[in-house]
Amino acid sequence: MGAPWWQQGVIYQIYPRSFADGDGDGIGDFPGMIDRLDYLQDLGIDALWLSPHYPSPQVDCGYDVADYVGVAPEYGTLADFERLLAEAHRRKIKVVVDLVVNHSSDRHPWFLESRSSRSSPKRGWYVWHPGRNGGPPTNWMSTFGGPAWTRDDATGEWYYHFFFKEQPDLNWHNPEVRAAMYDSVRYWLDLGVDGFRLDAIGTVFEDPDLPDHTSPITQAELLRMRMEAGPGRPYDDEQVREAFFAMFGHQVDRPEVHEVFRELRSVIDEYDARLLLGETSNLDYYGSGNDELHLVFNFPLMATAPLTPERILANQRERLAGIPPGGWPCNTLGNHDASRVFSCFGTGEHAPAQAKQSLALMLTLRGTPVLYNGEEIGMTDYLLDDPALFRDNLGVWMYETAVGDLGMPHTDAVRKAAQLSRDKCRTPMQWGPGTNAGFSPPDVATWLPVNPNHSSGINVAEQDDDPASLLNFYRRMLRLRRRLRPLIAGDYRPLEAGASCLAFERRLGRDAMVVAFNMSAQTHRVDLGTGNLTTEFSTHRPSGARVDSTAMTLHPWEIHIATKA
Ligand code: TEU
Repeated sequence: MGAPWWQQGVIYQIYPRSFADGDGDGIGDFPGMIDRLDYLQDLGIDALWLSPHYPSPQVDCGYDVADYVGVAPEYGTLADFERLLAEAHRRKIKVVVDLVVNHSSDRHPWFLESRSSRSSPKRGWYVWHPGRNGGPPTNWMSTFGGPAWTRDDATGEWYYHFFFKEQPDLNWHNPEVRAAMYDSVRYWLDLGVDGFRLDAIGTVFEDPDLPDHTSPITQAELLRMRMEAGPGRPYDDEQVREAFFAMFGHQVDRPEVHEVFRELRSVIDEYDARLLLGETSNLDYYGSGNDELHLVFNFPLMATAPLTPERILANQRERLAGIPPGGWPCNTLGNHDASRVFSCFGTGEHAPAQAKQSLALMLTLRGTPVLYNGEEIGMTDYLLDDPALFRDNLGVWMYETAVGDLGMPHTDAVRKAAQLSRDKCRTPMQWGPGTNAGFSPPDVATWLPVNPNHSSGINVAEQDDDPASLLNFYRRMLRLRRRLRPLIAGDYRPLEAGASCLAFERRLGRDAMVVAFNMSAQTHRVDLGTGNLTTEFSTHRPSGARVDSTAMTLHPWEIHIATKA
């Protein structure tokens, strides 16, 4: 039996609210997605990952779930979702949904019942505590701002939330919670869903001894560090990471979660070929390699902007060495929480070439590639300049904290909050150059503003027939990967190519490919020492060209994918 689909295919994340508005209300929906399935099939992806499609009060843009077995009415009906599933499957496209396991919405019936009284049968479904010395049990903070404990005046106790207070943490020590969540999982699997992306799984448990954090800085100061981090800035990413764990270390990555993963895996293994993809980079969550998660994200690669040969080689050395036998890598450079690939990995005039290299890297490294909707046309971050337009409440907290606690001028606070929060990468998909970019009818107010650059060529319609467009580059590369099996299933061996070039071999049995990138604006001659090659794809030379890998010229920003003779 061949490798499972999720070890072969390319996954494409859809942010439902922003992909395609089928009923003209300014919000994406299932009918809109169905209308775009031919586009996705033509693009050449193999699976969709939908960000939450459940009923939600939208405090956290859908990641506050009010019903785990329902669909958001603004996206359509359950019948619409089932039609999406059937139409995707008819096109041999798998559908993975998001499972928000750590918390529900505070408007979920479970929480309403739990908070109704201390003696509620569902009191133990959430993390309640009587408090300490009249205050919260610990000094823990929420990663979305403010304390992590909120007092419920009606019952005089405190409930825990790692995220917004509208996202109370479920108590996964409680077998009733596990059973209820596993029932939800079976509900979607029975409908035919092909798997789950498990949200924020590193935050499911907390230190049961409830020790205070001992971070020497406040949350506002941690925000300042994040706002002032980066190459040549006052803080680097490692310092921010250390400061984060000093504050949140008791609330994340607890070992108890392995038992939940083993239970979830046993549920999913009751069905054929269904996926568990964890929102984590923690390689421990592969378990033994076949008893916990199927895939975890290579987030460290996504955090290495700008991409350089040295950083990529180091990342691959570390990541591939840490995956147990039976585990499989998973690479991504963008999602609904992060700066868009074109903005994050592109530097000025070279951004188009770097965007092509980013994709080519995702499609040629060993592991399952996960793409984010809009990257295929080069969509960029759109920094809103008016906090009143923010839909991401994390951005609102960041702006208010920057102005209130950090004394930052309004203009700086807006820009930095927009840069660090998530609206920037969630603006509507740009289908055409006209008003609202073809996402919604022109006279409709979209839920987030459309990036103005949709009328400057960054749209599907104007790239569709342009052979030189990024969209057609994505189409070519996705077809190439599907045709060349070593790129899908082969092993990985790095090759020496100097400081400015990246090269590696992908071998599957007797078939071997050599992938080379010149990640600089200068021409380089490299000796890959791996015999004669036949070009399968290059940004700078015709397919079929014969190349001596011992004396190979790589042009500026060249991508060269070849078969070994
Ligand atoms: O994100 C979890 C997570 O890692 C966030 O704390 C992340 O660091 C934050 O978005 C800043 O970039 C998941 C979802 O991807 C995110 O959209 C949700 O807001 C969050 O969980 C809560 O469900």
